[in-house]
Amino acid sequence: MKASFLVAVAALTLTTALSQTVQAQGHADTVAHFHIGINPTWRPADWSRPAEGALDSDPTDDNKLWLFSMPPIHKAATPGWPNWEHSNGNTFLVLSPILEDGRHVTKPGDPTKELYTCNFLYSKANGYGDPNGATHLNGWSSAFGPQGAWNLAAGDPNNAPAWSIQLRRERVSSNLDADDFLMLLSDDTPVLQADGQTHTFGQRWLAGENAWGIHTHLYFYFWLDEADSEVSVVLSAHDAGGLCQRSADVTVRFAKTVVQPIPGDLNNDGIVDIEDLRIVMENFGLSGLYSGQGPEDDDHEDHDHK
Ligand SMILES: [Ca+2]
Ligand SMILES: [Ca+2]
Repeated sequence: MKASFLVAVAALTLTTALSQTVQAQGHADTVAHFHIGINPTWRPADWSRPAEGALDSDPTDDNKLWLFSMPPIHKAATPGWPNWEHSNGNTFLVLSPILEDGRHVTKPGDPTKELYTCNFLYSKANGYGDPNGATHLNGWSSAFGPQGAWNLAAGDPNNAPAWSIQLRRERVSSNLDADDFLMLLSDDTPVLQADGQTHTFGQRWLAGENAWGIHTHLYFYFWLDEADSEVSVVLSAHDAGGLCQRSADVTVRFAKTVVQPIPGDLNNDGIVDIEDLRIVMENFGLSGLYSGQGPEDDDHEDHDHK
């Protein structure tokens, strides 16, 4: 059973994963990376000048790992950075079905489930489907952030640092069976096939960064039935080398259809229509204004004269 499953996955992904890899290599600058860094509470003081000034709300987590999305300075910045979310918390990552010769790929042993992956283009300026956007979400990279504050130890060309970063699958959403989620390396090796499994990232000398780092491709795959409109996986990052503390658990949500925030969509269903207008009419004239500068002096005078 397990062997046939793996054979099926390997066979069906041979063409798709390879084409994705070619695509990713052909647009090397436009792959959206899942970033792995340290010091989750550090921020530049002003994102318009990220090289100057800093805020750090917690000095005790400077060696703690974290996983984050595309930072605000990137042309494919994630609206809800550092999470993979829209600015209002709506799901951001879109799943699309894998097609082989125009047909959906069904799960071995369960023909009600079909294979989906995350492979869409997005830019901050033009949103989903921008041909010049970044491919989501295939790249994994160590952080090379502003002022180096999120960076793993750099080492030098002849001395690799001691860190060894592992990605761990904690759990998947309750609408998935344990084997409904897996990740594939560029060579089609499946990883993170069960809760508690880890994948150790390779360590590479990145001449452009003048540092040792992580730069690899690792693809998300889900077997989904018709009712699985949204799924999630909980991941964490660990350092087997002992230099960094483990990250917090990160929930990454994916959906077949996402609802982009748009002005006027008061019920958050993705469409501005009469139902939104009804909400306005039913609440017309309400005021939510509140000021701490109340009529305190008047009250005092009232009391004084009673
Ligand atoms: Ca900190
Ligand atoms: Ca609406």
